[in-house]
Amino acid sequence: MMDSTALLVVDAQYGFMPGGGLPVADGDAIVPVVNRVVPYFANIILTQDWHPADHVSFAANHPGRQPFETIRLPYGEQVLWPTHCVQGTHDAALHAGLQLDRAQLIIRKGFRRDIDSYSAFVEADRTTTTGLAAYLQARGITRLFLCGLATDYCVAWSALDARAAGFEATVIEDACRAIDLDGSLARAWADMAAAGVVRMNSQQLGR
Ligand code: VGL
Ligand code: ZN
Repeated sequence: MMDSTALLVVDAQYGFMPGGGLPVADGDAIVPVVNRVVPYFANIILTQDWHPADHVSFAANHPGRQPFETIRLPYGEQVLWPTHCVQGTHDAALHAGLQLDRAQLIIRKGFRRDIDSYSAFVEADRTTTTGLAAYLQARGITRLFLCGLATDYCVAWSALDARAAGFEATVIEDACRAIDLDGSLARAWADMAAAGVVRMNSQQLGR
């Protein structure tokens, strides 16, 4: 793939795989698929969900609240998640089976106690930037292929924000798995289609 293209591997961490803090069904099934697509890309960028233990998105930090309930925060609705991807823990580590030694940048996100960040570009307050758009622009990267976890949260929000920032965005569907909370997966695909996000399968890369 050309120098103006990058693969963005979203949150391929133990925390989103079976046995993790916020396990995504079949989440570890992405590992061999990601490894198969990686050789097609000259530029590879990763994200890593990276929360402090007292993070606002954890149900455990809201007495009386349960995981998957929703609360109102200053920036809007927030789903309360089980504790996951705490900075420096095994749960936050990238899956060791990923062949990602060629990755050039790791964007850590969700590290501010009071702001969640599903998107690799803009945090949940929709104002605080991760710096990724400026980095891509500075490197002349105009097109992103996305994969990772979870399809309907961090992958979808990253793809939508990529489009909003003027990048082309393609999601490699079989290199993703979803949480699918209350119809979130169907909603995510509809939102992505409306925003011009392309949906493809890893088998199409070699063609
Ligand atoms: C994610 C919920 C909370 C994700 C991260 O990676 O999709 N989802 N934190
Ligand atoms: Zn998170």
